[in-house]
Amino acid sequence: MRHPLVMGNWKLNGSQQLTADLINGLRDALADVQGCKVVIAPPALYLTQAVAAVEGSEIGVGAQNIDVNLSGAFTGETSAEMLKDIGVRYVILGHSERRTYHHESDELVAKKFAIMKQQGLIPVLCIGETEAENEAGKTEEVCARQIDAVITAQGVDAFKDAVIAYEPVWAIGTGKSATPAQAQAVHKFIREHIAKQNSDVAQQVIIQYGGSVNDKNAAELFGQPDIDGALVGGASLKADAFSVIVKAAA
Ligand code: G2H
Repeated sequence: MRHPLVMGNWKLNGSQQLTADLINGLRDALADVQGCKVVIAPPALYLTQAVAAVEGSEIGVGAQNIDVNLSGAFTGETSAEMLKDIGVRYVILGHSERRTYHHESDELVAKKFAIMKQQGLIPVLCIGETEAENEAGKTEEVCARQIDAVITAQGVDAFKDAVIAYEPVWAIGTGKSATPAQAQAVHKFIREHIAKQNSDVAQQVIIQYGGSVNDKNAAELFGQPDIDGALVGGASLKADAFSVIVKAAA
């Protein structure tokens, strides 16, 4: 039995004030919600504040990226060990914005995934095709390639207690979400692809949808059998909208 996970990816947004206000708002709005795990991923600078602010609630804290190294001469980076040290449990890996703007390859993302597993952290592996790849009928090929980079390096067991976020790049921040049927078809493909290696792992892995999820479209997306919650960007910056999304998954 999979429990949905709704995660808020704040991206490069926030301040000390917003972190305090948003977490207070979520604590109030979600106090009675059960059946859906909730995680927020603020920018790295606000993680310590967020970990303190969620204390005593069921809300978890995640980061948006890690370096592939644990320590050393890597100016400007944050390591999995440091995140673990301050109480962060989840990390978003391979978001398309990092693949595009920071040139992260499938292999680099797979290495980060391995470091996280070694540290006992939970990777949220983002995969998904661009608009051009979608139009060329390559959606399944791209998703399989991004998943196989992890399986080749670490075996399918790496996906035990891990999370995949299917985020079609053309749906990210555009207001143009995939339809529930479109998303379900890809989620089903992803689960079947993993099941070819290990059906238990495939049944257990959380597969979130991401890309313009909001308080209006969430319920229908979550009604699909292979959609286990969402990775939410823009709508995660408002406590009321994010709470509606969480409640739709619970
Ligand atoms: C996709 C998503 C969060 P948004 O990137 O990861 O962002 O909901 O703004 O499309």
